Amino acid sequence: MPEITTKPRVQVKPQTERPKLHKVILINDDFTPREFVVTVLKGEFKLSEDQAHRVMITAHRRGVCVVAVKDVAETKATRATDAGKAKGYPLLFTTEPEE
Ligand code: TYC
Repeated sequence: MPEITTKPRVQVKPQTERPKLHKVILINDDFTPREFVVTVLKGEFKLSEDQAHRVMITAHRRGVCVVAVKDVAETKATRATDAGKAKGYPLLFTTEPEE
């Protein structure tokens, strides 16, 4: 008697999908004090003084700088932007999907 093997027709999707990663991008402006940008970067993104200063100065010189790649990027960017807003600064963090 020949044995019959059957293959499932539909591919089962894995139950746990990896969270999508996004870049957090710091945008330069002419008003937010440098030291305040550094303070927000240290507080919100846990950067060292040196790392925070490098990121700030890169955004200052080039217009933008990638701060971090995270699965909670949107929350982080909003919190960091709100920290500037609370002081009346136009400090802005945005996010974009990581390729
Ligand atoms: N350009 C600002 C200044 O000269 C400092 C600054 C740097 C602001 C980076 C925002 O994302 C920024 N005071």
